Amino acid sequence: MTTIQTVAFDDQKPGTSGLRKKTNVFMQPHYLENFVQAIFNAIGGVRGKTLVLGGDGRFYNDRAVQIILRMAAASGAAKVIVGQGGVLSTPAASNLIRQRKTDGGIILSASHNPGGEDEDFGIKFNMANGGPAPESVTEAMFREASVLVSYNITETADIDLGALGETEIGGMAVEVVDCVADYAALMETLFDFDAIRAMFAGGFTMRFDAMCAVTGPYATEILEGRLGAAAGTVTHGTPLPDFGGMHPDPNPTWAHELMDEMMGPNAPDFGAASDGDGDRNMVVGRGIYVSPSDSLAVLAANAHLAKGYAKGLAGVARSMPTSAAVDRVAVDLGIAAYETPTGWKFFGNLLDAGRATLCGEESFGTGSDHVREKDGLWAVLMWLNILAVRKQSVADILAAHWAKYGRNYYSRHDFEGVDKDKADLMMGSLRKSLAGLPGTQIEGLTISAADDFAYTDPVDGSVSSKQGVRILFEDGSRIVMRLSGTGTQGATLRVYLEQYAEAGFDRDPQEALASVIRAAHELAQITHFTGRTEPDVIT
Ligand code: G16
Repeated sequence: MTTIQTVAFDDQKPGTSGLRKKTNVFMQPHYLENFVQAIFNAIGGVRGKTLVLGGDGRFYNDRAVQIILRMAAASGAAKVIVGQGGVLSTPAASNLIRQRKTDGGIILSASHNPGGEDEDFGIKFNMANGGPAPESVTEAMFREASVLVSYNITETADIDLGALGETEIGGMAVEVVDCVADYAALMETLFDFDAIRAMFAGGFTMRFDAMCAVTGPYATEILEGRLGAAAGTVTHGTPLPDFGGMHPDPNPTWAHELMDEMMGPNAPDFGAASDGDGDRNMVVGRGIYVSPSDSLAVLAANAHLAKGYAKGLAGVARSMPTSAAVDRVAVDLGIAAYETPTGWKFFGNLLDAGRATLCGEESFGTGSDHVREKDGLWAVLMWLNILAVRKQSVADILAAHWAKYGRNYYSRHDFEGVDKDKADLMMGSLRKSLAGLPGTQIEGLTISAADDFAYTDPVDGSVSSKQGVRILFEDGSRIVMRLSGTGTQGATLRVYLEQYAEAGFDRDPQEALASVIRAAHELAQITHFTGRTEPDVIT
């Protein structure tokens, strides 16, 4: 074991989901090592502990895994369970942490951000419950990183992570496990694979776009292998370190190949895509896109049709910017609906306490208490299970849902790569204006309330403030604005737009939301502060 003297970096502050930076920032001497040591210090060391380790296979994943193994050995960890080749999807890692009752795990991913030497890399720590570290722990990591003077590492040759089985370095066991097996077994306990298999056997067609990212082997094994979907159902199914140049973000902009096929003349019955690390999903029916907020609501309303949820839901939770569609389902079911800040870590306590069973976010994340991460393939299988039982198309299921609950028209506009100082100025100015907004009329809408969202965790009482500006209108419409906490360059302004309708469900969301969109631009003076007139991405 060697102790290396180092100098602290002042920018190792975890964001919405761990530390994300350009890959070449992580590759500079000591950068990764410093943060890993800060994680170890923040969790009280790893001596005698067992950890899970894996990443989404992006560029530098392989090197980073070797470094972390040598550092865990040097700090006295008892064992590290690693996905074969150093690869694990984020939900599979969460599952392994829980199944094997480990002390936590390190996940290497920048999620939906592109991969490559000039693109993005990331690292986060998940707790023993399988969920992302809460703010109290990520703040401790930042404090440790800011004062770090040394880290420990074992000098050893690379460990062979290609072969399954157990090896050892410096007295620490390294167990290499199949990435897919445990996860696929878990899915079989939740969903009716026989019913889905019968649906595929009856001619049901599907396209799953794995976007050259980590879900490929999982989707191929489960959809084509176990459920009998036609060979070739999974496209871009081979994970590549640069995701084949794709931007592995499953939304209509970046998963445009899938969108084109699903809106085209020979569209399959069902389409889905997943992201870099397999926790996000986009769901599309033949000729119809399902917004993530609607997807969550439909899953909540129909979850009882899947065997793992047959006894009903304890409650549902959504992030604040997510539409209120699921809240309407919760009222109907007579269950609690929780509203949390953006970040899956905020769902952990609700899931652990048994208060919520399903959770979801507008950012293409849905999941349940089966793990403590959002889970892309889980959502796809839940949809398949519902389609197999209801024997209706996605379009028909959505139409019936809106007829019963009304439709929350919803869209998110992203302004990417905005100058950070200008974005901060804009948000500062907007925040200052909030107190004077109630009663104001704008674009034919009257503002009823305006605030900066703060959340008190109902389980542990912790408070998270400044989680996004909300402007609410008398007719139930809503604008939310916040800056992304997952980007690696400049600032990304996210503008979330929502309007509830009791009739007229076939409008284009951009048209239905037109006055809310104009109000958002006027209230925040987006063009004045950022110079932007149009968003870069619309979801
Ligand atoms: C992460 C978080 C999500 C969050 C998303 C977007 O997802 O886990 O809870 O909704 O980022 O966050 P932001 O709006 O701050 O960019 P992922 O898939 O990137 O790990």
